[in-house]
Amino acid sequence: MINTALQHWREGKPSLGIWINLPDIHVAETLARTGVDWLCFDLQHGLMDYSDLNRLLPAICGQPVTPLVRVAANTPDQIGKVLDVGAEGVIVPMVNSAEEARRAAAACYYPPQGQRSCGPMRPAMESGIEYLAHANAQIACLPMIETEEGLANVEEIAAVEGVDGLFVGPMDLCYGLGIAPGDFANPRFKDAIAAIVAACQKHERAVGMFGYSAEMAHDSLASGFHFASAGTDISFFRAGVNRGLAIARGE
Ligand code: 3PY
Ligand code: MG
Repeated sequence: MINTALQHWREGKPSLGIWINLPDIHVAETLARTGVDWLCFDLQHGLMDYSDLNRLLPAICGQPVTPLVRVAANTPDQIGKVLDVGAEGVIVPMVNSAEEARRAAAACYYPPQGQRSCGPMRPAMESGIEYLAHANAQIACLPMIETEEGLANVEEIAAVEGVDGLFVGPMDLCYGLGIAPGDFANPRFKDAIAAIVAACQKHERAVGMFGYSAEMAHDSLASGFHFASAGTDISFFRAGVNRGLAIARGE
């Protein structure tokens, strides 16, 4: 298993992803074949659960795309289970402190780096016991910075061993800052982003952003982010339908 997205981040190369909210095999398979670098399956807000993930990850196996999962909560059972079904990286929401980041990293890695319990299911079907030799080096641990407290502790969170990068949740970050959700032009939001990027630069971590539009993803990569989601399955579907209907109507 070679985690190509993680390799890109380590080399400082930009990468784009698509967020998967729909529990549909064919949507996941279609998006895996687009040439996008990574897909993130969302167990926090997406319309899927763990048994859906069990169908979706095998459906994209063999495609040149890195499967990430956003877990619903920062617990070893959630993180362990998504890794055991083949996630190559875990995005952990609402991380507020270095202690919480350490907990996430401990759940991602086998001893001695962490405390992940041994029971790889799908990865072992693919690469057998070999998986155990490479898992720690190939799994990405990506805490999210999206709260006031997380922002205040961003330096310490970035410094935690095992953290590969930080991922910004812009909408929750707006709430954390006490500004209107979506007010991404607000100077307070921009200052917060600058602080997160600076912390990642200082500790040589990748920095990523949930893009609420393709333009936002583009601007993030242009301004120093290493990875961004360019849209969700639902947003791309809706945009494609709207555009197609407008063209067909001659608008
Ligand atoms: C946020 O904007 O807070 C997110 O977590 C995106 O899903
Ligand atoms: Mg969020």
